[in-house]
Amino acid sequence: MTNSTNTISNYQKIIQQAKFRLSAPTFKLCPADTGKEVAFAGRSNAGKSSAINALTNQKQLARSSKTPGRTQMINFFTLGDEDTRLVDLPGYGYASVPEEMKRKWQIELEEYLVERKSLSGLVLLTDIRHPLKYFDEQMLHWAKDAELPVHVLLTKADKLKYGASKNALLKAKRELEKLDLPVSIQLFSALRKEGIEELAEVMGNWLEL
Ligand SMILES: Nc1nc2c(ncn2[C@@H]2O[C@H](COP(=O)(O)OP(=O)(O)OP(=O)(O)O)[C@@H](O)[C@H]2O)c(=O)[nH]1
Ligand SMILES: [Mg+2]
Repeated sequence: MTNSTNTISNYQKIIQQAKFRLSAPTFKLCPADTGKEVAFAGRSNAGKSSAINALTNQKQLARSSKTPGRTQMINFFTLGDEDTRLVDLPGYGYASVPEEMKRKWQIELEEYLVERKSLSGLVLLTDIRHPLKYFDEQMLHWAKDAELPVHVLLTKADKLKYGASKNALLKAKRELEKLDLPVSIQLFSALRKEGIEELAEVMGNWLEL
């Protein structure tokens, strides 16, 4: 999974052209539902913004912070043209967000996953040290109902030793099989820039780059 060569794939080249397009505070205010987009979802602090920055090779494209719950909007980025997009969804599960706000966002998320026609795939990020929590599984079930392909990233893989990260990957794979969720999964580290090529390959196929 290391990107040991200096050559980057054609998919990566296109993804690196990512430009910020807009932040939508609600589902209704998203850009026109045309073309194709891939969304990044996960618990707050799972590493979505960091993954987007590593993937696009841009330090500040998606803001990442040490304050969980920072990404409150649906952030859209275009990849080359308006009809090819990457989406950073608001993180869920942040404890100090009031219940009312949490419920509101869960409804928005479900609506987005189910209704958004241009949504071609979901990248679900989950911290390798405590992966696939309750709401992650909820997301996976919504995606299954919407017949939306999902690719799971076990993030912050650098936090575990090599052997332990491989074991975590196997365990998560088995868990997903048990739930009868046909999804692909990989290790990812934004810090070490590991897993980028594999992720770009999946996205390139979904977006037909
Ligand atoms: N060690 C390590 N830390 C990481 C990695 N990716 C992200 N982090 C750290 O995890 C914290 C959260 O990262 P973000 O990328 O902001 O997470 P997020 O999912 O966008 O969070 P919200 O926007 O709040 O939902 C930050 O302190 C990052 O520096 C990684 O690959 N390795
Ligand atoms: Mg974020």
